[in-house]
Amino acid sequence: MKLNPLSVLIATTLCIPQTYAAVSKATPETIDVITITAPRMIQDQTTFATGSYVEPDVADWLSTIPGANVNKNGPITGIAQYRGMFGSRIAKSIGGQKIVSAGPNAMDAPLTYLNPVMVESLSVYRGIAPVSSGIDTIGGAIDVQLKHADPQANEQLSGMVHANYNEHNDASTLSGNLQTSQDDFGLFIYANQQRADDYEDANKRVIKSSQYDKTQAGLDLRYDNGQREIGVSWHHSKTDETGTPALPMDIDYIKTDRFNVDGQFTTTDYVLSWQLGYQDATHGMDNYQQRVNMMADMHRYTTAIATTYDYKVELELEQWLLGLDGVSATHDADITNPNNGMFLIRNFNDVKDQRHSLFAQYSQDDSSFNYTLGARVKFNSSDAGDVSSSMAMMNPHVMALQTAFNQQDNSTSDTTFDLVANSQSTLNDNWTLIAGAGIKQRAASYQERYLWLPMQATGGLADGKTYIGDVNLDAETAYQIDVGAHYQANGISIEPHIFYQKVDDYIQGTSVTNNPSVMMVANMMGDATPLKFSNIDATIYGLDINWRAPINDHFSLSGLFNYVRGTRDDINDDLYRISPLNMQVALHYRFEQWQSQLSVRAFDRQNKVSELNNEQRSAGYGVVDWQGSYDVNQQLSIGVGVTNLLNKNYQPHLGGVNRARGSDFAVGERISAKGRAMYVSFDYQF
Ligand SMILES: [Cu+2]
Repeated sequence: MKLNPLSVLIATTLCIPQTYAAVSKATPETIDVITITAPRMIQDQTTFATGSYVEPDVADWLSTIPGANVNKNGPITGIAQYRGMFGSRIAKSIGGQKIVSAGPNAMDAPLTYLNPVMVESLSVYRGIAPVSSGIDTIGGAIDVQLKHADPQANEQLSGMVHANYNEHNDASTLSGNLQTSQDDFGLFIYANQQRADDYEDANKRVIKSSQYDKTQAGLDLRYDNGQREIGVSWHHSKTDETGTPALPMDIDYIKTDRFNVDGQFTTTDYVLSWQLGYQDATHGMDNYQQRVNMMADMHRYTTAIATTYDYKVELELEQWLLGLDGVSATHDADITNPNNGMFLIRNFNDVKDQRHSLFAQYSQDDSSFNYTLGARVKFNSSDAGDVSSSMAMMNPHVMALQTAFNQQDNSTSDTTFDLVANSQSTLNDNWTLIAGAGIKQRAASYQERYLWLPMQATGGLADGKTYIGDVNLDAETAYQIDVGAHYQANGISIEPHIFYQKVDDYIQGTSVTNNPSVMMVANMMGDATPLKFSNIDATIYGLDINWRAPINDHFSLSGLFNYVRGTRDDINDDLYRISPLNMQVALHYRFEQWQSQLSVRAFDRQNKVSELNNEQRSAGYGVVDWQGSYDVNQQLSIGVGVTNLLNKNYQPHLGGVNRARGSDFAVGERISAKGRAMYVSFDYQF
């Protein structure tokens, strides 16, 4: 690992314009981007945003990016949060592909398909994401560049091996990649394996269902003669028994294969790039194998299948970027009881979710006032096949819900738009002003439309509430502004941003009061107050700051400050699962082959919680982590680190609430983070 600094840096465009290239060929300079490059041997900058090979979940890298955070439903099940929005509100482009989760509770959220050895960089668009960054970017956009073959490099063979071990929960990672190229052809391959047992909190209490086991492999084969490029890639991911204690079930397995063909044609006048992708994912989850469930008739096993096609064509023509892209996914999920062969719920049957889209973006970026203007139109359509339940025979309320769903028209079609303007004004050598405004729309997800029996299959909300959907949901419309300033002098840099957005028709659960069948069935499932996905209005605003400052040749400091507040406009309540106010400060040290990083993360208590979602308040806390490494030579580096150095017992607000029986934690208790843990790591590059 590069325990450390190896970790990385990278800052805004302003600090390091050349990193743009790594972000996206098409990212204009007026878009503010924070990029984490994959950890590597030699780090040339002070850590700003960091990625570490030791973290099993790449989503955790987000916690060092201003405005970003992670909703954790399990050790390797992280859902990206940005400025108070999360889940399907945030676009994730992974190697140019949109990954669609097979699990209706996002156990395989898009970032879970990553591992550090396959990632070149992870970037978050700061402020209002440009229209080019994805189809549904209402809450922001994350762009992950994957490592791929480099035919032009003409190198014999290069690669890396990474291994780490954590004594706390017997966690291990073994991964590596290989790269070779010759005569305009290149090949890149990688493999990765991560495993761990259940972890303990600072008071030695075991968190049941916190183990994980994931294996991945992939390859990229590419031809590039400098003008024409074409590549094919394959990514395989297999997750075996892995806990998700904040959800009602654990992962039995997730098996996914992703195929991709892409190409690029470059002339002096334009660049034309294209991509076609296919993904096939099968997923089994249950509530009895990894957690205690004494009631045999309440054992449930869900099998979920998703297949996704996606495509993209982009033309860069002088200052224009024109694009056509889309994704078409199908979802099925059946719930069974292994102890009762008659039991079957068709939870989602033949659900189709299609989003096709066109965009145009214009950038002016060669003067002291630069701007980017973009517009996107999206054609969203969806449909669902007939559902059924073996319970309908005996239960008239289940029958009533089944009949109502099958009789209604489940096909939908919405045309939605995004309009975005971003600008940067360079005032002088020290100051740059950043301002953006946008109108963004998002059509409802399939869970929000097609949950027909009250269930917790909500894309990973993990609030313990049962929900039903509404096929007639309107698209969300957000009116957003972002204003920031960047200051730099003598190596010191600081960039505060304030943001505000008003979201009309924000999709959120509201109480079901007028549907006795829903209330009766929910009651049967143990939830007396079920929720229905509904259009409400909401407001989200806040402030985030990042900064860094050198102390001397060896020491430097960097830090973050994040504040976000989300409220409902219809009633006096707060939005659900919003990150509490937090600060981070890291002290970096580097001398010859030695590197070290000491960091403090402080989170305030969160009192602003959603009553309707039964959200619990959480206490504030501070955590200290340390890591160090020694570069033995140009190839080999060894590292060691301690997380939660002071063995503080704390419960991250975004970590959710325990739903797994048989733990040292009661069901309904906030899940504690890991107690003090020590790890060692080893990196070899050649
Ligand atoms: Cu699942």
